Amino acid sequence: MFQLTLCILKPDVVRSPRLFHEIIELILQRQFIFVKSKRLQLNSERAGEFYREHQGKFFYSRLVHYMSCGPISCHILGRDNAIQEWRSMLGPTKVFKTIFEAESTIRGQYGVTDTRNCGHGSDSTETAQREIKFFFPEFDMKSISKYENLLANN
Ligand code: YYY
Ligand code: MG
Repeated sequence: MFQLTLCILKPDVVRSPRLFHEIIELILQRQFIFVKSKRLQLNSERAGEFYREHQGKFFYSRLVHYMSCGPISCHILGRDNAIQEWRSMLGPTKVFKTIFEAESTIRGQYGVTDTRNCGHGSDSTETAQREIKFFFPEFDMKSISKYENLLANN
């Protein structure tokens, strides 16, 4: 099923033009379409709001600090099964788990720590809707069929 998901490339990726370009290329090779893109910097309040489901966890403050330490690159990605496909391209959250992966993932190749793990991907259709709205309030989720057709006619 055609889906939209929110992809964030985190500050370490945006800071390195070479890595940024490499990851964009990987995404394109996997047949995603870039529906909308935006580069911005979150303040700690906004970063905390985005990750509010993790409030109270031991890693929350380092996560909020990291996500507001520099510009991030946000993308609405579309393709068949986009939510799961983008998360499986990203790989496991925790760096040590990437050692056991059969195929290399973005986090496995370029992740530095559990926090500095290159990217974010929505984990369900409800989350994707909420997260897309967070960064792209002007985007009309009902226009999804337009992008589905774009892909179908390709
Ligand atoms: O969805 P995903 O990003 O793979 O992981 P979550 O469990 O939702 O955690 C969100 C975010 O929090 C993760 O990408 C890095 C950070 N984090 C951390 O710094 N340390 C952990 N032990 C777990 C998560
Ligand atoms: Mg998550």
